[in-house]
Order: sequence, then structure tokens, then C-alpha cells
Amino acid sequence: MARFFGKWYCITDLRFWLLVIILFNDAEQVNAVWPMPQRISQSTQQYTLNPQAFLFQYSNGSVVQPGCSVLDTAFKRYFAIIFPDVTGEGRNSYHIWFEPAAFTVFVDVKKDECDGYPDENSAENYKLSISAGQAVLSSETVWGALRGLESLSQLVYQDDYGAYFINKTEIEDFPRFPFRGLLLDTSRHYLPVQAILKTLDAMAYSKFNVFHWHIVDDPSFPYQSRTFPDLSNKGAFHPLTHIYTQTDVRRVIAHARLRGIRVVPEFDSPGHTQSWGKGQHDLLTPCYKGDVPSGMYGPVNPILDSSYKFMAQLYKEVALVFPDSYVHLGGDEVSFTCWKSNPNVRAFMAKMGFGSDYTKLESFYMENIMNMTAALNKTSIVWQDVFDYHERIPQDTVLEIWKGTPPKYREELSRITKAGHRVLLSAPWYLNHISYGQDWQNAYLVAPRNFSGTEAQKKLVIGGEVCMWGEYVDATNLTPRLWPRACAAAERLWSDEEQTSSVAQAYPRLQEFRCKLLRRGIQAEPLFVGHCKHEYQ
Ligand code: CP6
Repeated sequence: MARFFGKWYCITDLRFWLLVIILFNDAEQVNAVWPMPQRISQSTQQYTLNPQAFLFQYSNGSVVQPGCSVLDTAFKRYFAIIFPDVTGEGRNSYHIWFEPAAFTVFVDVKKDECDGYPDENSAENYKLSISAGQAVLSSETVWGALRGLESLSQLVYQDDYGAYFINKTEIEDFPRFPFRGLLLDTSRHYLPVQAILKTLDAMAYSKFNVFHWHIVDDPSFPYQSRTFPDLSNKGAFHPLTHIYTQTDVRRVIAHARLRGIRVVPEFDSPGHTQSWGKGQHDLLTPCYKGDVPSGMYGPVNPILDSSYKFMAQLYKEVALVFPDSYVHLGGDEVSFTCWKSNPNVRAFMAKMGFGSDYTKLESFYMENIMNMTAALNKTSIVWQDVFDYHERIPQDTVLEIWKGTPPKYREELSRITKAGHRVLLSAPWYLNHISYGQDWQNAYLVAPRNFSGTEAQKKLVIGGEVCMWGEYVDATNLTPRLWPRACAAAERLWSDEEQTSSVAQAYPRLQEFRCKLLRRGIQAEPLFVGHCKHEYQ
């Protein structure tokens, strides 16, 4: 017999076991940070939080003080996330009658990067210590503080009466990989700016830090260029409603910055450029049928000076509009059929001594483009195809591995890191693919450094990306297709591999994190049978 709430329960009584399950479930609230921190220790010691007596405060010794846009805005955001039931009135009016008792989150940041952008070298480590009446969050940079605020927000939970709690906790955390990206494709379908901003919010919840914007491609050119307005006037699905204006782009970059997310644009060429041809005459190669032009067009015409002049001007604009030091140049899936059909291209091949090896022509083109971005002081990312065609790639170019169904991509990792190039892994994280069942597990079990190579080679893996190609995706299905599956990759990219190698242990944590996403307005799909306390309505 056991006594709870003044009533006696017999262990054969179903209600007893129900109570045990409820208590056990509450205990599960402990250690509920996704992705798993590098070091976390928690106690069952529980503190009650009161939204009327809860403060974020820059600590006295902090280099960063009020007026820091990144953290001032983050405090507001996270207050609303931590206390979701507190609406309008209560949120901003601080009637604190019992100020001395306010739970205070002291934030201590060493470097002032408040007005800058996160970059490839940004430190994201933080320490979080939660004890009676206070939390101390310390980090080198504001970007680290953002990661710590995210963890803090995930530690707060509510009981059935709506009261808020947090447990005594110590966290020391840092990312395993510096590059944790997510690709959106806004050419196959136009994604409204709101959908992009919402995705950035969800990225921050999973500690992703790079938004790879595959902004244009064959079907449409939605980027409104200042230098070449005809590209979107003629090449977008609609010249006014289905474009990203300069203001839109600035909004996306600003929203991302406030969440510690870099924006890396991709202007993919010489293939995947059909839509560019509509607004830029003579850019694409005319294909031939026999001796006459067929009326069809192929990749960018690599034999004309005008093509390079155009690309240089376009990239000059891109370098100014997008502050990140990386740009993605594409270079994937170039079909040689059209080039082969064109007699002028064939004559150029002969003149250059390329014989009939069209990979040499593709290399010649990409080398010119890579020199342009190097002259603009940008680091280039290209798809792995460029490596396959080309022996002479600037050493600092990053190659993105998208080929090879698991586990074949391991050979690609070996090959390319052997040549000394840094790599990004996306092959196992093509989330546009869907299948019946729990395929998040495949994304979870990826081991990015598990390939044959030296330690030096393994260090060249700087991270990875989940890709959401847009052929079958628009704003109606983007969110559930991405989440929670992208969370699986997020943990692989942030957390220690040994501590997070079990799908069985991840499952209840991911279930719970998915419920948190729902609570935050992200329509993440279910993993399997179950329920959330706050269901989507
Ligand atoms: N578009 C571009 C695509 C793809 C790539 N580049 C792609 C290829 C195969 C699959 C999914 C997407 N749609 N520009 C390859 C990097 Cl399965």
C-alpha cells in the first residue's frame, strides 16, 4: 500500500500505476535540451518560476550591456517562449512588487559583436548554471549567449495547472561542427518571406547556424537584382508578387542575424540557369539541331566574354547584398549535350586544346567564376561535381557532397579530403525525400567523420546541411517535411557523437522536442503514435 494525496492506493489498483506513470513522466522533463549539450548535469531540485518576477539582466562584468540589439531582442523573444501563457499586458508591464525575489538570468558576454554578423569563426560556446533564484549564462560572444538562451528556454516546463518550473542544472556546451546548415530552394516554388522567417525561427530552436539560400534555378529567378532587374522581371513566376526585393532580402538577413544564423546565397551556374536566359540575352548557349539552332538553350555560354562580364557584375552585387564571407557557386549537374551540339563551342574546344573533353570546358568556366569570387574576398562553396571535373580548385574552396546514397558518400569524403579540401556533407540529409516510417533515424545515425582517412582529413569536415529541394514543396508542406526530421541532423551536427548514438534514447527526447516545436507554432509532423499536452489546433 502507498499513500498519495491523502488517499491509500493498492499496487493492484490501476490508479496507483497511473500515478506512477504521471510522476515518472514529470521526471522525464529533466534533461530536455535538444540538441543534447556536450555536458549537462541536473538535479531533481526544482524551482518555481513566476513570469511577474523573472528578469534577464546583463551582469556587471559583462562587456556587452543594454543597447545590444542581438541580446535585447533575444530577451524579449525568449521571455515569450518561456512563458507562453503570458499575453500582451503581463508581458511588458513589469509590476514587480516583490523585486528582491525575482528570478534573474545574469548574462555575461566577453566580446562585443552586437552590431556584427555571425561568421565561420564565431564562437558559440556557453555555460549555463541554474540555481536558487538565479541563472548565470556566460559566453565569449553574443552568438554563444543565443545558444544558451535557447537551452535555458527548453529547460522550463509547466505542470497541469500552468505553473512554471526549472530544475537545478549545470551546462557546458559547444558545437561539434562549426557549419550546421539548412538549404531552402525558392526557385521550384516561391516561398513567401514569412515562410522563410519562420524556418529561421525553427532553425534557431535546433541550433542550426547557416541558411543556404538556393534562391534561383531553372524554373524561376525570384531575386530582384539591382544591376539586372530584367532577370526577375522576365524570369520570376510573377514579376511583382513572386520576387524577393532588396528589402525582403535585407529582412531575411536581419532576422537570421538576430538568431545567430548566417545567410549563404547560391547563384548556381553554368547549369540550372534556364530562367536566367529570359532576362539576359545571349547568356545561355544556343543548342543546335544539325547545322541550325534548335531554339533551345543549354547552360551558360562559356565561350563568350560577355558571359563572364555578366557573371562578374552579378557576383559583385551579390557580394555587397549578402554580408557573409561565403557564397555558393553551384556548378552541379551540367549537361554537355547542348555544348556538344553547338559548332561555335566545338571550335572553341579545338582552339583551347580541350579535345572532346567537355569537363575541361566546365572547369575553364568554373575556374573563371571562382577567381571572380576570390577577387571579391569571398570563400566559395561548390557542389562536389566541380571536384570531379577539375584538378585545380583553389585550396580554400569548400566542396559540398550530395552524391552517393548512404554509405557510398563515405568514398566521396575520403577522396575529396585527401586532396586537402574542406567538405560539407549533405548526401544523407536530403529531406525532400519522404518515405513511410521513422526515417528520422537514418538522418540521426549519420557519422560524418566515419570514412577512411587520416585525422587531418577528418578535421576537414566542417559540418553539413539538410536540403529541402523544392520540386514538391511550397509553403503548404515545408514545415512538416522539415521538422522534426531536420532536428535529427541538428543533433548529429551539434552534439557529441558517443553521447547521442542511440536512436532508442533519442526517441523520447525528440518526441518531447517536437511537442515544444508545436507549442512554439512550428507545425512539426509526428514521429509516431503519441500525444502532446498542447496539440496543434
Ligand atoms: N537542383 C539543383 C536540384 C538538385 C541539385 N541541384 C537535386 C538533385 C538530386 C536530388 C535532389 C536535388 N534539384 N540545382 C543537386 C545538388 Cl535527389
